[in-house]
Amino acid sequence: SGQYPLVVSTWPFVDAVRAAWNAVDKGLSAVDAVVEGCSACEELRCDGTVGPGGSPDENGEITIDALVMDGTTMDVGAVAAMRYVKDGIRAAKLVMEHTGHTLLVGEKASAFAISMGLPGPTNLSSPESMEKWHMWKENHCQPNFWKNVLPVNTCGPYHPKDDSSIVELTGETCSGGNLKSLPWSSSHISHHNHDTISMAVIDKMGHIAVGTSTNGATFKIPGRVGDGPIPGSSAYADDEVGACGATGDGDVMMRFLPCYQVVESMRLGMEPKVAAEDAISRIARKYPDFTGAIFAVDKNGLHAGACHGWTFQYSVRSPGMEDVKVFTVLP
Ligand code: SD4
Repeated sequence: SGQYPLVVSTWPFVDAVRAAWNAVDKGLSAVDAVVEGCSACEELRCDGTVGPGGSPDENGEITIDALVMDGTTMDVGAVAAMRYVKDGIRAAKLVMEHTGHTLLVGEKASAFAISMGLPGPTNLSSPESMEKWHMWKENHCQPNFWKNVLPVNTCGPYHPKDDSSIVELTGETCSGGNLKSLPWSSSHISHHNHDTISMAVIDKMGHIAVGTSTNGATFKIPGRVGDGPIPGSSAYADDEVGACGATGDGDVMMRFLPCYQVVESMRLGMEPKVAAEDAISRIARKYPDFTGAIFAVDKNGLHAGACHGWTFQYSVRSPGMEDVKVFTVLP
């Protein structure tokens, strides 16, 4: 390590890293390489859960959260709960480069993306996502008393997380309905269900960029936005210091801005490994059951990972390597 250009990505998303590497090796900017890498993941549907056809919400619909950040200018563009448009990272880049805003949401984000020339409206569901959703709905979201009474669009009503009487009353009626079946529990963000790419690139000039693209959590309550489009949470970059990418239980993780934490800790002199472990342990102290992982990379290309509740893998390509290398981090 200690070299750039460099590409780092969550999970063994080898083809996405190759796409970003090809871009940065040709001399493209860190921002452009991040967009190529994350976009490849959306197109290839990394893991079956990034991009269209990925992880449906309670209504069976797929929405996309994405972010791009330029560590030279600290410019950020992001979209959240974007519907009908599959190109999350490209939409985020359009927000960054063509507006003075940082984050657009929902159907208005879709309208913006389409008006800027991205393909849509597109149905983001796939036969697999629909089947996954039907199976879940049969087992977890029935019967729904309110459905017969009100034209509600979610599986609610939802109950306080610690209301144990509700479990008996309604059973596991719904993902958000009780503690056992929260949509953001580790049973919905698992090894077979990664949902998220978070990527960092250092280009030949030493400029750093990060990007994230995700469907968020499986069977989330419609309207839920995760950590994906939140700068400092799913990703953060600063040319003066380095970068960070995160994956996991975004509902919990965004409360700690772990990637901001990692970059700021490195700024104060912490090694990437220590900074990543520190950020993870700050979350674990309050949420011992959370599932999450972080990679950290300093401006010289030194990288490390840390995780909690699952085994993490991240992928790296640097000049010293013949191809992408996958690193495994134990909790
Ligand atoms: C989210 N952080 O929306 C994402 C999900 C994820 O691996 O990273 N899954 O909470």
